Formats: sequence, C-alpha cells, structure tokens
Amino acid sequence: MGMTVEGNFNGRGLRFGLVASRFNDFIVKHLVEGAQEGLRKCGVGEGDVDLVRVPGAMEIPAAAKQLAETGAYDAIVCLGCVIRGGTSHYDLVCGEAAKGIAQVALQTGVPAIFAVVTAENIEQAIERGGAKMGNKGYEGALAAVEMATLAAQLRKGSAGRRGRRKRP
Ligand code: INI
Repeated sequence: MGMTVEGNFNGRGLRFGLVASRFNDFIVKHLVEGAQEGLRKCGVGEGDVDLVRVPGAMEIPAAAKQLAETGAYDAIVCLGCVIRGGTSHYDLVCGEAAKGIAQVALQTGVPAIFAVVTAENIEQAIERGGAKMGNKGYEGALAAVEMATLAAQLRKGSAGRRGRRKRP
C-alpha cells in the first residue's frame, strides 16, 4: 500500500486572498462573510485574510492571478454570483470565470478556489448563498485551507519520493 497525502483544516499561520465581485452583491456579501467565518474556524488570523473587490465574475480571474503572483498567499478564494435570469450571456460569464480561476491555480501553483454561485434564478441564488444549501463562501474557505495545506505537503515532496526509488 502506498502513501496517502492529504491536506487538513489547520490554517494557522497561513495567508489567504479573497477576490469578490460586486455584481449581485446582495448574494456575494454573504459569501464573503461565509468565507471569513470558514477561515476563522480553521484558525486563520483576521490579519491574514485580504479582500479584493472586482466589478463582476468576468474580472475575478485576472485579479486572482495578480494576487497569486505576489507569492504572499497560500490560496485564493474566488467569490461571485452569476444568475441566468439576469443575463443573456450567463454561460459565457460562468464559463470564463470557471476556466480562468482553474488556470490561475494551474499556472501559478497557488490553489484558487471557485466559490462562485451559478444559479438559474434569484431564489436559487439565495439558497446557495447560505439560506438553505449551505454557504458557498464557507465551503470555499475550507477547500482553500485543505488545498493550501496539501500544496505545502506536495512541495515538500512527500508524494514524489517514491518516484525517485531505483528500479528493481
Ligand atoms: N457578472 C456577475 O458577476 N454576475 C452576473 O450575473 C453578471 N451578469 O448577469 O451579466 C455579470 N456580468 C458582468 C461581467 O462579469 C463583467 O463585469 C462585465 O461584462 C464587464 O467585463
């Protein structure tokens, strides 16, 4: 049996960037609060969480990439809300945000978490913003701590050591 490498939820001493869009702020403000609460519950210091605001979900990836490239953050949590009823280019906005955020993580090596609510209508958005279906911001914060601690372990090479063994 090989080794299992996984992250944990101890965020003490780690730093996080939140990137939150202002579009649909009546939902996003609850996601920001949820993310802050999630990080606090993981032991992250209040002073170790920075918040960057952008106009809409389309602008999240660019700001997240700039934050990641500073090297000052262990993970970035991206918070936004796209409502189909509210836009004819829903699929475009969702797709670009999701793809862009994934690219931030892949290109920089800094975990970037997609905590963007995508909803068919306002009722669904309210549910996903914490009313019934949990809070995507809170969930995103926990995912960020888990991925940040996992990334630290992978950097140490705990999963790669086996690869350096000599072939029999
Ligand atoms: N941005 C969102 O974050 N959510 C939306 O629902 C939305 N709608 O409905 O259009 C939205 N559009 C703005 C977009 O993200 C950009 O800010 C804009 O296109 C300027 O680049």
